[in-house]
Amino acid sequence: MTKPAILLDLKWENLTLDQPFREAFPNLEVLNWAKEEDRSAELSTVKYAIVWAPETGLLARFPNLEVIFSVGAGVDHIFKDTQLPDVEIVRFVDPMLTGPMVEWVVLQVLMQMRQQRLYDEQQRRHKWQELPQPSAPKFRIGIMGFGELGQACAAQLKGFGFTLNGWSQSPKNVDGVTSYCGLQELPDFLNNTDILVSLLPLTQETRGLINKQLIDGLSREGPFGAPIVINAGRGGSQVEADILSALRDGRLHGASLDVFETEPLPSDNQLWDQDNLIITPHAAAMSDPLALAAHVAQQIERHETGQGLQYLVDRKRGY
Ligand code: NDP
Ligand code: OXD
Repeated sequence: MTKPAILLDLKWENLTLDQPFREAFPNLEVLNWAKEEDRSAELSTVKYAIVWAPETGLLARFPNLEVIFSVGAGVDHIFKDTQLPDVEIVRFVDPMLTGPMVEWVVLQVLMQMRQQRLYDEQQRRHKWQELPQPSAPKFRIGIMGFGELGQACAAQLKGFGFTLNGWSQSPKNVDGVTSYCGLQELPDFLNNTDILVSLLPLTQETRGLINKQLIDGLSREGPFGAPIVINAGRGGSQVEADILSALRDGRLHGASLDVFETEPLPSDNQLWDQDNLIITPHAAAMSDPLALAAHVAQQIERHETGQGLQYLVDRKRGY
């Protein structure tokens, strides 16, 4: 009998990165779609797929596909496929992804509140000058997108003594965090936020949400008199022209962006030259191939033994 297969359509250009998957699935034929020789396999054998941004129609070609596994926590890339088959989609949720995101968010919060950018500039000019250093309890951090990653960030930020707020679709009961939910509570949430951290998925509702109106709705009563925006969710949730003009005219004190409307961020984009903006290249939390392979193997085991899949995507909500 032909072995069932798992299709890999990964985001890594390095083809040898499929090795952990070959080791994790001894009972499955592993087909790396980036490899010419693997593309001639019998389509009906493919039972599972691990994908980042599959080309439109690819997944519809496998009549016996049962589960799609996302390479990342986000699934917006997958939903770009307008012919996506109607099978379960599982997100990547793992300490090896959450940990690095928490590191990135804490790093950006601290860099911004301790004004590290200005000290870097002073160092370049050999200038010795202390800047105002308001401490953590003086800042209110608002985490937009209060799910797996947002809550993990809050748990670490809590230790510094920040005041914490979370914004999500459904109310949350997390010790030490005030929960806001839905569009009706967004103005209140913003009005109580000095540092906005966005970890929102990209959906129809969140597209373009971080715009002029949202920026102007943030509190001006924090230590710097102007708020800070940090986004590692998706670039499609931000209007970069609005962020840039707010950084220029002082309506924003600073920003840290890991994600962009267009990635890679074009080299002639004006964001690169904005001093009070910290840019990282969608590197806040990378999916580790070994951890991803182990996560998928565990979910396949659950699926095949009737325990049910975890971290399922709700197609209606889009995340
Ligand atoms: P989750 O699904 O666990 O959390 C998403 C959160 O967003 C939930 O709290 C959800 O509310 C909230 N949300 C979604 N839509 C809305 C809305 N319209 N209004 C209010 N709240 C909303 O996802 P994760 O935390 O695991 O990941 C979040 C995102 O982070 C990913 O989708 C991805 O885009 C991004 N990411 C970026 C990485 C990077 O390297 N830059 C790495 C990994 C992820 P509710 O809880 O009520 O459902
Ligand atoms: C993800 C990402 O969604 O890396 O996991 O962006």
